[in-house]
Amino acid sequence: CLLLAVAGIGCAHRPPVVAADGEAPRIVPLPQRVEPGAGELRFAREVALDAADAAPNAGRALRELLAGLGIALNDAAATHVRLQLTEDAALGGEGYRLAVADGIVLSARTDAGLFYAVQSLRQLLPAQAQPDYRLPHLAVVDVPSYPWRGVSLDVARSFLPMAYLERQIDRMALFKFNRLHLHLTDDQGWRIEIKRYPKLAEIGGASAVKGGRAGYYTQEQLRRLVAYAQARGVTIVPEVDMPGHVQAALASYNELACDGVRNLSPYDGVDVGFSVLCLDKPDVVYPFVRGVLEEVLAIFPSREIHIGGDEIKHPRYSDFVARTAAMVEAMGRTPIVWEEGSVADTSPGVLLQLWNDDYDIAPAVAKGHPLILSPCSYFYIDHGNYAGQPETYDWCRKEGVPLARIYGFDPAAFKSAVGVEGALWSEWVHADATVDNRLWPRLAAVAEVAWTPASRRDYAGFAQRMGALRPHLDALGIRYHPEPDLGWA
Ligand code: TNX
Repeated sequence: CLLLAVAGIGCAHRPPVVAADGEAPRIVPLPQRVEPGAGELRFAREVALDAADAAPNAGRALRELLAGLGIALNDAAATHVRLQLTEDAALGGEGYRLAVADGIVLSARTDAGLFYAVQSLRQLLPAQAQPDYRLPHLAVVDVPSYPWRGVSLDVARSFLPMAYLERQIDRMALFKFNRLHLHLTDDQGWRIEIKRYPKLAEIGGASAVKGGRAGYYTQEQLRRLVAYAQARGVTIVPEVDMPGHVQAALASYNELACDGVRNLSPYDGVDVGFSVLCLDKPDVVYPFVRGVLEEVLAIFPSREIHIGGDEIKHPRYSDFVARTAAMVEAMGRTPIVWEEGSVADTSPGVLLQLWNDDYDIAPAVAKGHPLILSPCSYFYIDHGNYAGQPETYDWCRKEGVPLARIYGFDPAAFKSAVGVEGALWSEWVHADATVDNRLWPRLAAVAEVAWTPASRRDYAGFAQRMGALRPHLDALGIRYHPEPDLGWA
């Protein structure tokens, strides 16, 4: 079936969970260790659930999984599914064990670990209800390589409805992502209600890139999204991009611009680097920055807060980044700044997000800054799935950013990396189906790069496992790119 799939020929029968020749089961990202057993667990449409109430997220996810497959809960059922919290230091905060034998046992030290065990089970089980179920006996021990496994969405150039974000969180959870970075503000739009500055949403929320969607999220909606994500192991990391990329803010509050700046109207083009908060008016700008950040932090409990800092040249740039980063730290959080912010004199705890492949990040690493890796030629999935795909950028890489290329990335080349993040910028990508097409299946490769050490990865095996998971993507309604490498073309 794999050979057929690689040759681009469809594979009619149901894909095996474990291939006869000992290929890994269909779990993406590939677990640290999988020991296949000899037998097979068969069960009809009911199981007994021994759930740890101490693990609410995992418990809910497991109940939803079983209900979605039409598997009823019955204490008298022969097959037991047990969620248990264990003290096993080797599992860390996100690791888990999954054992399938006479029953199914999921164990971890934390709710987060158990939630991931449930996701692996979700991938092993069929995507749709069946008359009965079979799972091969196996023992999985799994721990992620990196703590930061992120996706970034640019809702500023083009707004994404709440319902789409919720769907995206469900899909991310299946692949064990744990960070959703929302790029909430830019030249083309301001997407977050700020009560002290209501015109940001009223005026800044009403614009978008040409062809894109306008709109903004209320604080109440964002609080609900935070909770929704939290229940699925995902922390939402807000970004307020400053001091550049602020035309929507300047159009809302003209006084944030320097006197005499002419164009203070909303912007719908795709240029970058032309707008800036007036750093010569600190008495206007810093109270604004503080006021916005106070409300942002009150909505988002994430430890990390992204303050942007990209693509702007200004004599007071370093000073702004240092001062704003210090403000965030004084509020008890950890700032993230795009790579350019490394020139500022900040504390070494500030996270830097690398985005240009050739940026000289070594001096910042020497100072001790941890890195989030998003080098554009691997992780900018606003670039094509293939060379020349319509409605994509190619400024970073003419050939696009194909699945196989992402898969080949090794974060270990960067010693201070905390993880990786795939970024979808939205200058050219607006409709839900187009967003799906750019995100999937490439995010699955991003997930495996972040979770599985390079020494254990191989593209053919990944393609085989992803091929087997296609029904799961279909069941989630994902309008993915029909990737030829996976036999989906
Ligand atoms: C660079 S990445 C940008 C974005 C664009 C993106 C398009 C970064 C920090 N700045 O403003 O949307 O390229 O690929």
